[in-house]
Amino acid sequence: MLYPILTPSRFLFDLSGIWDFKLDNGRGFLEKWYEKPLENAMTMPVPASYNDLKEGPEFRDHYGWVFYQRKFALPELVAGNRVILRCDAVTHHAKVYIDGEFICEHHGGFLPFEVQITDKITEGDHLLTIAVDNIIDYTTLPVGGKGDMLGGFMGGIGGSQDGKPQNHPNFDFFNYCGITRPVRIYSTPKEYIQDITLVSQVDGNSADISYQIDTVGGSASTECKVELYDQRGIKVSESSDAEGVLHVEEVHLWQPLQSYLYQVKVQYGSDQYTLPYGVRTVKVEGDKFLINGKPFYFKGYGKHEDTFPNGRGIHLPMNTKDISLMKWQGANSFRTSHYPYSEEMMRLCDQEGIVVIDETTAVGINLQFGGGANFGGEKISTFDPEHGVQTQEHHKQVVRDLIARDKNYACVVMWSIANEPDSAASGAYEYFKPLYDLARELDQQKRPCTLVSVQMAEPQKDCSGTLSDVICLNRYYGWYFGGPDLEGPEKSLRKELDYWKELGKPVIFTEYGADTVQGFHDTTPVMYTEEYQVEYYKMNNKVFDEYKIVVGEQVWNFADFATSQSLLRVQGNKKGIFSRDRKPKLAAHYFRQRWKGIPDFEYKR
Ligand code: GCB
Repeated sequence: MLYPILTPSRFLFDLSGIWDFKLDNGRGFLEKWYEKPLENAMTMPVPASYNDLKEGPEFRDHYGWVFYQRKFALPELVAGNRVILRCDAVTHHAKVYIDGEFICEHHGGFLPFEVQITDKITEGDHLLTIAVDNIIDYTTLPVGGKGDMLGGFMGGIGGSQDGKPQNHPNFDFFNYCGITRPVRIYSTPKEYIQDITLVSQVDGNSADISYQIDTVGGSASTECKVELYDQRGIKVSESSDAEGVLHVEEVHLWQPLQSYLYQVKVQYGSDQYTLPYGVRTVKVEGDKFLINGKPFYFKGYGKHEDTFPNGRGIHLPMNTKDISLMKWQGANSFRTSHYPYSEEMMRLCDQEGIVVIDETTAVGINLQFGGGANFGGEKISTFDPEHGVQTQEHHKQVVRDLIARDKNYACVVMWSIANEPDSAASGAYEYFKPLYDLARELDQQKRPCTLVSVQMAEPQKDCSGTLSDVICLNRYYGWYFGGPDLEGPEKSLRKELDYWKELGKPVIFTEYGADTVQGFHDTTPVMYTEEYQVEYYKMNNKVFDEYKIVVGEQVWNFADFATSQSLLRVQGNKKGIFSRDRKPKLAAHYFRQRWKGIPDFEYKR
């Protein structure tokens, strides 16, 4: 799916701004609020999560639907073109209406959807309504508990006190929702470029970029032209079919922290589209993760799209600041835990040379959290056909949509199929095998695939061992497991790595961390102090350094973030090495020193 841009053949209108907004009181659909202007509406910015923008728990923890609405009109210039409405992310379920008429709906809160509205657009003003539902349950990704469930991740908020239904996230981040990324209208000519797929092969100083242009609406005689421009704007290759190869001599590779982007200019009939594209290769070989043929070492973070008061709403300045902090620290990578990030962030990473592990929305596929008590205390297994999660079909759709959206980004070097599922449970292999197969089939660049594995999953039984190209471990030795003791956990960590070593696959620690309240200090490094966080990381890093198979360390988390309330969460998850407003804790300085001394390539080799 192409990112919407303005080109000589395409208009682009951004509908960002203050919209009308109303929480559903249970009568929104009965009374057809989408047919007329919302009565007694509040103001609400788009894009943003709505939760932190008005006061009170009733608002913040609203359960169910809300209605967003605005008017728009399109200039006459658009007449004769195809007109598309595109929503980049609506969390989690959207129903779209124009002038009271239902146009489309979409499930899943972190990937774009679009709908052709050419016929709906007549002269004058139109009323656009987007109804948004935030309910999460056993059928959605991310996964939520059933309405009557107590607990959830970390014990959650517990059951509803007054009988009112509420969400029970089976994951550790606040269930922010709303229209969190831009809503845009764009146009294309009637014959148009639908998609572009690029794959590079590098041979010494030259590269072959295979391309495929999917087109719609033309005839056999409609011309297709593809040109490749380098960063100076000089044309370095061209071709004239919808499928072919662009040969480049003296190729400039896209490298971690040294980005180089070509521009692929496509012309099909009167339609034009330009795609930035980095040439690089990725491959797992034995226990090495190769980028451009050289063994790469991941230094970085698990992150969140989480800021105040935007919630999960897109925040371009913070994205820029975060990458600046990563570079200040000597990091080179992050994982889009636990959902696909905005396309703007992916494009920025392509530009800045930040390496990305791209994750689906599959978090919470694990009914062992909170002791595994579901259904009023009864234990049920995650993949139980009747009572377990019912997410596999939707999960497949997410894999398709994620790869369709992100397949051309050079920054994306691996797909993460899920975060901390119950991957050692019976039924896990059967659930995940088809998802890996699908990702491997769809991704023409054949990037490695992984799932990020939870510490509760017994390594010997973890289906990740068989299915993943890279073993990704979320491990909390010295925090949830053994803290505040660091000596015992150190031994356990070695013991576990001795097991993984036998598999001969590369290992990345995709999470390790300790909650740390900024400003808590002590001469004895006790838990929650900045000193303990540093000691915790020193112990873990010492062990990682002993193992050649460990090809990466991504701390949990880049910054403190909002989550559901529970006894272990002090106004949010405090495992950030930066605070939520991006001030460094002691550990940030410690990592700066460490990572500045670790090369991006050939570490330990
Ligand atoms: C995990 C999860 C992450 C949590 C983290 C924690 O294993 O993947 O979402 O936030 O632990 O802090 O407990």
